[in-house]
Amino acid sequence: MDILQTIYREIVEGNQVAAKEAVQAAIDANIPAEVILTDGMIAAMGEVGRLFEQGEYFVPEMLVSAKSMQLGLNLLRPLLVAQGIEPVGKVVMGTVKGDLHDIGKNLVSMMLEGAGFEVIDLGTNTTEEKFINAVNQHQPQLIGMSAMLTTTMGNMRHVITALETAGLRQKVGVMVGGAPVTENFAKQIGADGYAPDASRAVVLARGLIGLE
Ligand code: B1M
Repeated sequence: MDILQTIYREIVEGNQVAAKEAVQAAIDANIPAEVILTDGMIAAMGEVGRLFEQGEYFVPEMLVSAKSMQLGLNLLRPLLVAQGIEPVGKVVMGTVKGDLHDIGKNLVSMMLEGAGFEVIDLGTNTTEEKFINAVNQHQPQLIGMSAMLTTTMGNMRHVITALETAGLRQKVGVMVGGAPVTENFAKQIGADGYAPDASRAVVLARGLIGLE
């Protein structure tokens, strides 16, 4: 079978070791990194997103596919950097202050990376100051905030207020998500967009930077 089809299949099926081996085999066969990324890996994550939206895949399947993608990306990243391929956009991601849940945030980050974004991941329990410093340092087009607790989701508003106070709000789009977060809540706090899951977070991010 064609090696790109193998990569595609192993990522869709979430076979982490096999996916990594297939990406390495493609590199060894001198297939250009951008072809491996676009025709093998990003195409596979597109299919995973489609299967998720149709209810055929659930979070566990999406997670193992995302992990398989991530392992392949780790192999490709140095080649892509060396070839000077520009990322489609830059996103600063973090779980908000007081919140230690990171599985969903990591999944969103991985899906964004899979779609060609550069992601600066600030981790969990991310303070307003940390978001502001990262925006100043990395100049992203977007920041993404995740919250899993009703007691921490309000901290998203504090980050937006801090961006306004620092004069940065017009320079950066704000996307939010996490189990207790809703479209309505996103509007109330002045975010630019809400996504209920990782695949729709990619569509949202592309839309916010004018790619959709
Ligand atoms: Co916690 N926890 N937890 N927990 N935990 C929940 C969230 C809870 C709903 C469980 C419950 O009671 N049924 C509940 C919150 C209740 C509430 O606030 N109303 C809860 C609680 C109470 C707590 C503690 C307070 C428990 C305690 O100590 N008494 C405590 C809080 C710690 C803290 O954060 N300060 C706590 C701790 C933990 C663990 C550390 C044990 C662990 C987290 C491990 C980790 O993340 N590394 C944990 C877990 C695993 C859960 C549950 C069981 C699973 C969360 C998860 O990973 N889901 C959770 C119950 C549940 O959700 N059913 C629960 C899978 C993940 C892929 O989905 O994160 O929703 P999710 O992400 C999705 C979307 O939300 C969206 O896309 C993702 C992928 O599709 N999304 C975004 C997320 N971020 C996004 C950002 C975007 C866009 C989309 O744009 C930027």
